[in-house]
Parts: sequence; structure tokens; C-alpha cells
Amino acid sequence: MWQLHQFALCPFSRKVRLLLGEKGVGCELVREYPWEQRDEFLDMNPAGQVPVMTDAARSLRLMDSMAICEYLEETVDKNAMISGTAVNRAEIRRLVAWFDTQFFADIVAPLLHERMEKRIVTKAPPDSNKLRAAMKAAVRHLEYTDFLLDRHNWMAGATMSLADLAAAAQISVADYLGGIDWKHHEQTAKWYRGFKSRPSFRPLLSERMEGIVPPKHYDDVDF
Ligand SMILES: N[C@@H](CCC(=O)N[C@@H](CS)C(=O)NCC(=O)O)C(=O)O
Repeated sequence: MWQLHQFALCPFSRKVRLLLGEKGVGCELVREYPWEQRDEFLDMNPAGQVPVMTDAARSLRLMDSMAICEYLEETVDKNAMISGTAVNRAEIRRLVAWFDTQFFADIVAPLLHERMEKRIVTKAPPDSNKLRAAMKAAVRHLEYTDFLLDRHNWMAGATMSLADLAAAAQISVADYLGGIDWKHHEQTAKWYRGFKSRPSFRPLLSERMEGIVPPKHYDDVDF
């Protein structure tokens, strides 16, 4: 049985969880807070980052969300998420990298730092200028996803792909942390409403991070 070492608001772990759900692969969740820097966890992943996916019975240990997703894609046929022509697959990988690096750096990382890490680790208040900058960046990013979704039903083309899972993972954490103003983003909101009702997404939306309450619309499918 796979075990996924992760925490509720890690967008990279969410992407892996969504892929596991879409592919119907069972997995036990093990909560790991990387900021605790536990020796046992650093022995497991010297980078000190979640997600890490292990299967003790088979002595398997996978880390880095993209490496884990590529492994699942290569070993589980059901619901291929990096498929189509070489050009299609390149576009899927480009957009996964876009959400995992740009969207994360501009929006999710500052929100996690200001609203979660400061609260849990340093007990300092959030910096309102940094929160405002992240929300402003979210407007720009959602304008881009509106543009992508104007051209086709899914982020990278006509079918759902890993790009949609990466986008939903990052957007859902930003939304939990109050970083998204959905006004004027009808294309992205429509796509996200559809995503919210998927069985792979429901368990993530019902989870809460201790001490951090999401906005009311967060798990509402008809927000
Ligand atoms: N490239 C890595 C990034 C993972 C990552 O940044 N995880 C964060 C939590 S969301 C983490 O563990 N941060 C702790 C640290 O960097 O020390 C991946 O895709 O798995």
C-alpha cells in the first residue's frame, strides 16, 4: 500500500492526490509538516520537502511531485493525463511547470508564508502588503487561465490533463487562503466549479488546516 507524506495545504501534494484519485490508486495519507525538520523525514527526503510517496513492502520511495506524477503516468494505464501528440504533451508539461513554479511563486508561496507559516512557526502577523501583492498577482494569473479556457475546455487542450490537476491544486490552496477574487473570471470559475464536483477533489475540499478557516465559498460547488 502506498503512503503519501504530505500536509493539507501543500499544492504539490494536492496535485499528486488528485492524480491518485483520477487513476483510482489507493494511498494512505501521512501528515508531515516539513518545517518541523524531523530527522526521520530528512532521512527519507534530503530536500526536506513533501510530497514523498513510499511503499515499504516494495522498498519504494518516490519524491518530487513531478517525478511521482510521471511514475504514476508510466505505471498506471487508467486515465492517461500526459497524452496526445508530442506537441500536446509538451504543452501539458509546460503548463504544469507554469502552475508549479510561476503561480506558486507569485501567489501560493507568499500566501502560505504569510497566513500559515507565520501563524504556526513564528507567530508573527501577516504582512498586508505581501497579501495584497499576492492577490493582485492572482488577478493576472486568472486572466491567463481565462484566456486558455476561452480557447478550449481544459487548460492544455480538449481533454483533461495533468495541467488541470496542477492548476486546481494551486488555485484551491490560494482560494483556501483567501487569495482569489472570483469576480470577472467566469471561464476559470466555470472550469473550477466542474472540477470541484469530481470525486478526486471532494476529499481535499473537506479537509481543514488547524487554526486556518477558509472563506465560506471554498468548498461550495456553486460558488
Ligand atoms: N519541487 C517540489 C516542491 C515541493 C515543495 O516545495 N513542498 C513544500 C510544501 S508545499 C515544502 O515541503 N517546503 C519545505 C521546504 O522547502 O523546506 C515538488 O514538486 O515536489
